[in-house]
Amino acid sequence: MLDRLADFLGNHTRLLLATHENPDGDGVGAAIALAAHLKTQGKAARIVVTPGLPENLRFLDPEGWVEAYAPAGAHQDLAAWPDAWLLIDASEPRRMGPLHGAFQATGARRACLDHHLKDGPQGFDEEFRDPTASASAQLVYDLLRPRLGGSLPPVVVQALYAGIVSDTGNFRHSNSTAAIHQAAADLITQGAQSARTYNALYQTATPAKLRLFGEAIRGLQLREEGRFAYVAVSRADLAACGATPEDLDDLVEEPRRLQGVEVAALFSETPDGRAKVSLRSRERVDVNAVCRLFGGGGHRLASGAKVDLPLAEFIAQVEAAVVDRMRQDLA
Ligand SMILES: [Mn+2]
Repeated sequence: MLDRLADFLGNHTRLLLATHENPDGDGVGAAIALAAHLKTQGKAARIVVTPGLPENLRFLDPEGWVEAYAPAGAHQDLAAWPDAWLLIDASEPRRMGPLHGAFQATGARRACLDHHLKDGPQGFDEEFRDPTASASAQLVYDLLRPRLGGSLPPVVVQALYAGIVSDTGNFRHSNSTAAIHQAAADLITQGAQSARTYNALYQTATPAKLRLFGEAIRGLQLREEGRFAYVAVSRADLAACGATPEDLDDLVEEPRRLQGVEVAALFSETPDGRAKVSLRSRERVDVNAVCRLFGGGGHRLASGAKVDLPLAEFIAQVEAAVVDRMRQDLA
């Protein structure tokens, strides 16, 4: 698969790298590492994200390569620019959000590079996928390391290490495999700084965020004798705390901390009034199966979905589906 990816990259000269809407450390880290490599190969590589690069990921982009998608401005003719368009860290074109229109309009060859579970992705000319990888950054690491004789430039080291930290939850999740620890160890040997990366990625809360967490936890709900726990945040809750949707990051980790919890959920309302859920499973319950009932997906132990329903109604439906799934998987 990586040889095919190397050929794909080698066969194009103007590569547009995109990731899913609301980019995370893995998508951005993998894109920056890949862009750095492509540029040294004399290729033109651009990274366009939407709505923009989160504040806590800016340290990964010392050269300011990442562009915030501006469809009415600088990116009016974006579709015409690339001869290859690579979606990183997702394998569903719609997950690009507002970039999806330009993706559909482009004459470029379209591909995805991803580690998520998804059967039969559609809309790509080529797919580079490995669901056994812990992160997209791992795939880029495995691509670049042997091809660069083992030694990686500092910007690549930093970006890949941050991608790995992001997707393993700083090596806490079940995808913290031996292989990903070995990759991380190699990156640390090459200069990645673990404490600095952790602080930059995670120790960035504002008072508004902490107030929001407090309010959400105050409303904690427990079902199935405490094996299913969730919190819910409406747009009004966000406004009352002076918080933004980005402040919801990691909130799902709070109900997950409870002893005896098998499934944790965060329900929230998006700025456009849709309802959203993030589901996390300790080990045994397949929450990907639950999210797929609502048109979402992800991994078996970490998935999400977004629907056009009032928040309370969506909570009731997901709750029923989770309880149903728990009865099967915990039987
Ligand atoms: Mn990822």
